Amino acid sequence: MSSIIEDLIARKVFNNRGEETIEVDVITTSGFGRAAAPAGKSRGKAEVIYYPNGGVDQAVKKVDELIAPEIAGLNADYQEEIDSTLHEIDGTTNFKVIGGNTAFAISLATAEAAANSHGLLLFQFLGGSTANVLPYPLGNCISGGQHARGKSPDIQEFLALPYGAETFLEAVTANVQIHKKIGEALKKKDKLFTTGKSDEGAWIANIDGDVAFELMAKSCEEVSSEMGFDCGFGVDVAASSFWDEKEQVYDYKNEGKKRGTEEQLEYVKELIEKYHLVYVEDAFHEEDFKSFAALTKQVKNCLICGDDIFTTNNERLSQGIKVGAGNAIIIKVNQIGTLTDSLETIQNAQRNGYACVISHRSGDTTDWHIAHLAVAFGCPIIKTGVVEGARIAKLNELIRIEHFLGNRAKMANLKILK
Ligand code: 2PG
Ligand code: MG
Repeated sequence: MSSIIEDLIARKVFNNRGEETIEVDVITTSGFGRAAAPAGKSRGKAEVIYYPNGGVDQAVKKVDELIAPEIAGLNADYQEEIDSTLHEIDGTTNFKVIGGNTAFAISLATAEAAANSHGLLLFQFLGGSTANVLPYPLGNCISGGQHARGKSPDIQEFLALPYGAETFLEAVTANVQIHKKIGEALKKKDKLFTTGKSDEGAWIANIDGDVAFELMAKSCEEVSSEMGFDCGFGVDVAASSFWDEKEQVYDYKNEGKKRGTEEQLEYVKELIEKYHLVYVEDAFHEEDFKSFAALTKQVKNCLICGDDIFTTNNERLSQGIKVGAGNAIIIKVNQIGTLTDSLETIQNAQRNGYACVISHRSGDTTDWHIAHLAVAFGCPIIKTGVVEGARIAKLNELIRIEHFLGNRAKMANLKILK
């Protein structure tokens, strides 16, 4: 079986928001891979640039004229060589020339093509015969912040985490039930509720943060007793999106409250205690390593996760490790561009006891590669919504992987929560 790359084919397609995105096919002598890039709405400042000037059209042109001739003839089995070639062609630190999403699509499609050339599934090819551990699904049930409009909570995401489930299928079932219960409760609570949902399939309603916390707590408790295992929940505060740099406060506009750094720390600690939160992402703005470290030190049995602060960037993670900022990290391959760069960050995180949370973007496609990356790289959590096509594509792929593994399949060990 040969994995020599014969051609790259790039095209413009659309994501679930109807935004243009890039899709790439990689064709080897005996295999084929395809990947399409996602897009964030609440992006970290340190993320790579998605596209060159001229957008997706220009990116497609660059693949045809500049990148395909360089990559053709290389071996898809050697991911590092492919990814370093992409860096060389680009020549900048943030993929400004070819676009980070262009790099993403080529990098992922190459991995898929290599696996396919060997007659293996992607998780088997990347993770080997010991890759049999399934992640817990972290599912968005209520949207706020930049992901919603109107009088919704200032906090961006309210996320269920059924960490007591013994199988992935059961865990997804629990998330679906929690999401459904919340929808029913919102119909009673909010007279103006239209059953509208965000890009990620989470409910958008005219409620404040406190109501959202209560609804999550009640629904998780009910589903825990119905399913017979623990279902916890957490939040993605996405605090950078409402940090007022000038006034040095977090501006909770819908709540009508401003909180300084100290107050924010106290507030988040109270929430963790009151609702037994098991997961808190981006509780502070992306440059506040110090507060991340303080929170991590002061709470127990809760994942303190960094997204915008780390942007899957190994140097930023190392900076965080030095000061003890967080005990979990969001991994979004398109924040950094390539699979090799992401793997470096994952390995650094794992060496230092950080839980890796592999994640979708709010703008996404039915591309399911992150399902395979979670199993291949041993990520204990996958953050990818509960309902909506782009999310279900990833969840269903994990259900297939679990089915395929049969009695070899195990759930991840979320030590920190037990
Ligand atoms: C986040 C993500 C995904 P976006 O902040 O974690 O939920 O949002 O893709 O818009 O950055
Ligand atoms: Mg986030």
